[in-house]
Amino acid sequence: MLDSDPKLKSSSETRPTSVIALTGGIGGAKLALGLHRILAPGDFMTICNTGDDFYHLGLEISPDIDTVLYTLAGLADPSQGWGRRDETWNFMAALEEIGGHTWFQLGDQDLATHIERTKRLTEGETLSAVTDYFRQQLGIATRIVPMSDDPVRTRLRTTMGWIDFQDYFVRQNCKPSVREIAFDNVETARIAPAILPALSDPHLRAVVICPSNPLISVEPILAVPGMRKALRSCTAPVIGISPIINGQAVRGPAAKLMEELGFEPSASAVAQRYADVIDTWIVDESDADARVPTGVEKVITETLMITIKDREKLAQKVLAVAQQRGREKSSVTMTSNVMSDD
Ligand code: FO1
Repeated sequence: MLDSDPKLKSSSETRPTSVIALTGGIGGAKLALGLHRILAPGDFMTICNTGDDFYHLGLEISPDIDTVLYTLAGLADPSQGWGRRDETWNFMAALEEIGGHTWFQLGDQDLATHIERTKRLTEGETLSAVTDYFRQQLGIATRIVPMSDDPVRTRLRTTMGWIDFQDYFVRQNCKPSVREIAFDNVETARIAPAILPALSDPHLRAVVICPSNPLISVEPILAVPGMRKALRSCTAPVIGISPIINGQAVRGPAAKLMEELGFEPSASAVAQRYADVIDTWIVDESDADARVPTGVEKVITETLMITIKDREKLAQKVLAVAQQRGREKSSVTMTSNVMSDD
């Protein structure tokens, strides 16, 4: 355990969560780190996309969960954003020597995570339990929760037929043109047990939809049955941050995918996809004229996160907006309660 603070487990389990973030991998983890750094230990929970998870080389791999785990533990590789810093690649080199599949890079230290996860899942632990065990071992006070313990798998229909997510994303470097996206098994997936109690907690101050890829990182989370409803009925404001700045994704294939699927890659188009769940939509200064759905408040600020300071600054802004919007939301709720009592 990196941080052997014996209070870690109890502090994060007894404290009510005050901020929840929905996140995919690298883009979302940047803001999650900002929130993690400015909030009190244990005040924060992230709900992670598991649509990218896959079974590879006999191992259960959960890339977005691991990206958040490594980022919050200060272990992430700063240049790639995924995997661990100061990694060595002896396993990959040896695998190549014997003709194994090496298109998905697994570093020696990262391999330990996948082996331990696979062992624990095979023994019957849930993904929630394994993830929580890892976050405690790595000394992270923020709770990290998969969207579901049931396997949901993102698949893409391309010009070459249906392919698995990591095949598209890594092996084929997002090159195939995408016609349709599906989240296999999502209809029967159950929301992970920690999520609904946290979303309905009266202490909750904000739900944040991180600037992750809307189509392949956030929408798998929103597609888990009951998730959109839980977000709509939570009393805290739901604040989204646009992953598209001036028509471009900061990183990854979001803009390309949106175009291929017939959406304009813009801050407005992403807001429209979240219209039923968000109260506030934060856009970059370069998108000051972005349109937002009726009833959604637009906030304009600098959203590009290069440095750690940028992440903390955006996190501060999100919390300030939440405080303001929370007051308005609770006064609307009180008014409508008074009216319905009549
Ligand atoms: N992304 C790559 O582009 N190439 C890789 O070889 C690769 C390996 C990898 C191993 C473990 C892990 O947790 C993530 C890894 N990623 C890799 C990132 C991952 O494919 C994507 O960033 C996410 O699935 C999208 O959020």
